[in-house]
Amino acid sequence: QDVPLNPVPQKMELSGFGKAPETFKIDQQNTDKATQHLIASYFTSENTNNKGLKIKIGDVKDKFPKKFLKKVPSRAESYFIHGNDKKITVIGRDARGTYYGLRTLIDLLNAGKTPLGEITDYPDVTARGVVEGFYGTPWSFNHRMRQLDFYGANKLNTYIYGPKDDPYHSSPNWRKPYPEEEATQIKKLIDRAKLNEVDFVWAIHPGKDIKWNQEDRENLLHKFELMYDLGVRAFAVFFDDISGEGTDPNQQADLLNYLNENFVQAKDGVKPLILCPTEYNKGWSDLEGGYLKTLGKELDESIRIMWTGNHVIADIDQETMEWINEQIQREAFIWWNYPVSDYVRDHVLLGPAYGNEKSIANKVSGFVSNPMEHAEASKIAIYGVANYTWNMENYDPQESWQKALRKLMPNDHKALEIFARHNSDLGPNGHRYRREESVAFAPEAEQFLKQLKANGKVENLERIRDEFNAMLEASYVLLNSKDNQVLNKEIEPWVEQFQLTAQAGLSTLNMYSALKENKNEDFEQTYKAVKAMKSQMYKIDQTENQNPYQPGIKTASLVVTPLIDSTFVILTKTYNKRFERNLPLRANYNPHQGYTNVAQLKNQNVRLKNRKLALNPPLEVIKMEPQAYLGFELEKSSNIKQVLLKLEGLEDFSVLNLEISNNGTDWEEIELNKKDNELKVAVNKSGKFIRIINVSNEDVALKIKEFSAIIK
Ligand code: LOG
Repeated sequence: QDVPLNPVPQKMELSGFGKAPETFKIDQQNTDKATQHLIASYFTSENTNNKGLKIKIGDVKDKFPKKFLKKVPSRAESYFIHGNDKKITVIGRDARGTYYGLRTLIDLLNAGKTPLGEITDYPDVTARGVVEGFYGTPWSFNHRMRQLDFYGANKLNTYIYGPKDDPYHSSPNWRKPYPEEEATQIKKLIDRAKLNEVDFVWAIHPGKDIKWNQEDRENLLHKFELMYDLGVRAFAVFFDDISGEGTDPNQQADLLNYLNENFVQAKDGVKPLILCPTEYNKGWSDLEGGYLKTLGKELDESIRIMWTGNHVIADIDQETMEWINEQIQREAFIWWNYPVSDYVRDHVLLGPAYGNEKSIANKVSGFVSNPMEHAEASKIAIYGVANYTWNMENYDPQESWQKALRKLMPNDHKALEIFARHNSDLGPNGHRYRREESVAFAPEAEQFLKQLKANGKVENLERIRDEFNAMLEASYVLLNSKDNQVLNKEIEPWVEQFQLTAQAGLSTLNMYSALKENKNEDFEQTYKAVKAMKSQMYKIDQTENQNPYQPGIKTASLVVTPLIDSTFVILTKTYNKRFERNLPLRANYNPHQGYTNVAQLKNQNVRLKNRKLALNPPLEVIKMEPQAYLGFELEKSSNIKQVLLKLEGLEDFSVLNLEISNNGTDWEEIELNKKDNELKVAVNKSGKFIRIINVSNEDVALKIKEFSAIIK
């Protein structure tokens, strides 16, 4: 049955579909505002009259035939639909159930179908949705409004508001009220959330500077009151990515219990609190320290605890759930760090949402996805999450991905698919989380390179060319598409980069042909063209998306770009050798490396722009044991002009030394003014290694905002 429904219903017993008629007659029973609004937006005076197809909508408290009422599942948010050619009945277990039933019906009607038979449906996971919890530019008001509509349409019921870079969510402004304009917008968002049956959960992130005293307790309570007045009825407190006093589990539990008692319980209609702990993944939990056990024991049982899995970025399986649930004595609320890209900002993550086990439904109290700062592009993954959390057993990542692409670009989904299938991996990153990319193309690329290296005779040239052509055409279609301008705006620089990649790919194949046919002039001309394309790509990389973390635009980075680069090098080398020429092999690459003994930072990338070598600053708190160091290893001893250091969370700078060395054994200390958290040190000495090292006897916890060096 080819039905345009997301999520896929649990049970459909249909003899088939009827053809949707032109007019309907609506019999509306007990429904809430959201359902009334949805009814009014679809069934207008244009398509309703007394002779239309009868549709009766209500919940289990209304009058319906017993045989139907019996079939409404007992779980919250469930619904039952019965349809024949005379009448369609929609019954919800509760108000949300009714709304979801109506959603399903309208999706069918929109596709020109009516259900003949029965649909019985319910969600697997209680709280399903999104946590806007990333670093970087928070989503705009308009994006959030669009998101909430999208959640309603896909039966997601939770939106947790917690963008790290909203100053009124985090330190130091968490104590202050929102300025008027923002407050008005939040009110509107809450109204929109209600119309979509979404819980708007407002989160606060006070741990960086909270004082465990009555005054800050009152501050928090007061802020909650202000948010309550704006309409917020669900709250979360985040203690992630902090160091120092704020991390104390007894104090955290105390505070949450206090809020629970004096706010949640004391007020009307407030949902249970949600806590994001400081040790929010297994990799960071210190069992001896007893952090999680303390939370599990002390926190009121109504309070939910978030968890990202075995690592910061992780997919969730049964074992993950059993381990954490045991620690915290309740079912963890999963914070899935996908498709968030705040630690790989030069990439867009447009692949299927896959990797989570299908057997965890009754082991979680919630499952939310942390998205990219690109709201519209994140919908590809969120669409999958909607399906996964509603109906796990049935979830098919690939199929769901295809449907999402169609939803986002109804006409040009094919072009979007070609683009998305080559833009899903993150590239090497500190968290070591990777995604598959260019799956069908990868074996072709491998064969091509293998044969090129072996004897220079490749058999699948045409299939490689076909894919590059498809990419090139897709890029033009996308840039010209009117399907989804909001999406276009987000992905445009990546599509432009993709276009150049495809062109460079085609031209390297032309180099191959020219070499084979001994057309030297053609070879050199095409060689030049590839170089020029590469230099244009470099320009995009150096000018677009210039955030301080991972600036630039990377596309097709797992399979396609390495294929093109290797082909280019192999062909040029062969050509140089055969004709005694000396064409350079490579345009730009960074010969320097990171240098550290901190496990957490082993995979952190370094980048070189002009003469500035910089560590891609990690977002989370870094723990440095005594003698832990981090810095750079240069390709060879060079003149180090200057070192820049911006740190956060460090009270006493004297625990760190800045050192340079020519051999990695003998170190020279560079004088620092240790009062500042921000340092610009003139070095002007030769060295191969640069590092900061913890010279105290204690662990040091800090955030690195910038660590860079100017090299001559
Ligand atoms: C942050 C989150 C960030 C994500 C990915 C949690 C609980 N906290 O390392 O704000 O978007 O990882 O970078 C986090 O995941 N810290």
